[in-house]
Amino acid sequence: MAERYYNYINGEWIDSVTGRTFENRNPANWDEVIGVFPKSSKEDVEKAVEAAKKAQREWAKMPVPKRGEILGRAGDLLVQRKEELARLMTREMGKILKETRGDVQEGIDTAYYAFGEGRRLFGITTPSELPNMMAFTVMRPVGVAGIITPWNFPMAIPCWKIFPALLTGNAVVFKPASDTPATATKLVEILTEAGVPPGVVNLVHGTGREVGEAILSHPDIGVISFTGSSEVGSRIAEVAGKHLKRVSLELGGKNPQIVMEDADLELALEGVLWGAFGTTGQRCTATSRLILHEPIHDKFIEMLVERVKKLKIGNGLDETIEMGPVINESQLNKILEYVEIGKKEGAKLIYGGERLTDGDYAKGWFMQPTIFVDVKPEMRIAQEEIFGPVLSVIKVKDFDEAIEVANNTTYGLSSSIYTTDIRLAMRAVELLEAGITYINAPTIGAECHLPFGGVKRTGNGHREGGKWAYEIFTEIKTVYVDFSGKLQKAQIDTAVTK
Ligand code: UN1
Repeated sequence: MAERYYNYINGEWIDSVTGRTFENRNPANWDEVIGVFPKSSKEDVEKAVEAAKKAQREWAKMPVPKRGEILGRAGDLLVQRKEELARLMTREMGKILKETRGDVQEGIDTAYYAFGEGRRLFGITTPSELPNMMAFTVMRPVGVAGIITPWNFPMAIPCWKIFPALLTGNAVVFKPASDTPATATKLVEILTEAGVPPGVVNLVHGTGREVGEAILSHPDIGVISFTGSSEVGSRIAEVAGKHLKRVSLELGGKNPQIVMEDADLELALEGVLWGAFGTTGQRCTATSRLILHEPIHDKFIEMLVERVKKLKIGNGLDETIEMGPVINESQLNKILEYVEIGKKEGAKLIYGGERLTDGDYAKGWFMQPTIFVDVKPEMRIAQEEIFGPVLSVIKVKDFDEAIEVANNTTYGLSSSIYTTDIRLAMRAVELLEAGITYINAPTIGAECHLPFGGVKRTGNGHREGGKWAYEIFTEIKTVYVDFSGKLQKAQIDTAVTK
């Protein structure tokens, strides 16, 4: 019997009011049901928001270092349960164990950062223009935060959002992706065990169409944090705009890795293998365009194909496997459609492009790592986010063209350049239109204490990670304290006379 999972509302594990359920299956072996989950509705969201609204008032009164301690404890529990959580995550969404351990680790790092932030959460103090007057700021919670997360980082991304929201005194209504509801449930269990009081974190399983939409339009949710596609992000911004809610969006990417002729080619090769095929290419930071300087193009492609041929694909629970399955059937079909689009556009498929169905692959959503060369920058496979193990290679004649091609996309999350010339590296830092630039490192691998986010259609100007994530979930209150004992008038008493 598959394990039965529930929503968590007001401190209780309960079913959806609808009584409907959905199954979650292992993408490496669809015979294996991970669990059965409530398929919730608007009414469940309403109950969750009501509970959150009530609980938030007391939660916000707790001293911030105390809330930090609870999150620190959540970090300790994540450490204790790291291996178990990583195994569940691999079964639930397919990426290899090494990566799911890294995903839990990102959650741990974020918890300990929140613990520390509990004794900072700095405001500013500044002199007043009036005598006997003090001015400073404090950070206040927004209220109830709606957290909508994707399946590709089922632990790290919810932690990035939920921990800062909680530390700053918000209550949370959390809707995880319906492909990874089990990992999300474990996180909520851990937060509860760590001491988060009933009603402060509420979990509602279900679809974006029902649960997500209900979160967007609920008048008592003041801030929404979402990671996912630019299409959905734009819809969220539209609805939230109507309700004047704050929204933080982390959206798509079409991240380039540039390799110049002077680069350490072996290093650049390791970088692109990890960047393009790690997490089966299903990262918003994945390397999906490889921009090669003409003099090394042919040699590098030869080296790349040689290595890609040897990539071991399979069930991520096997420690020797290097690339797991794609998340589900519709995502696999979408990737395969892009392979057809690439061929029709005239790009040359030099490796992969096929679904794998033999033997051990028979019951999973497996596909080959795929490489297109002779890709032109305007082709759809060079412009649109595929979210799969497909790499589009573009040849350029010099550095300026490399930058022009790299910037020729509507996205701007991550970017990378491999070169040993410090002048080119620093010019790339200045010229690449992206929220993140790596020098001699792949496009993936962001750390939790640094800002994470992108420009253009990748987001709406917010950054997660580090102290920047805390700004998303707080309102600044400016405080003036007049201890002069009389009425003082700013701008009037203090006018500068010439
Ligand atoms: C994502 O793909 O949505 O930098 C996040 C990285 C990870 C986070 C990726 N630390 O690739």
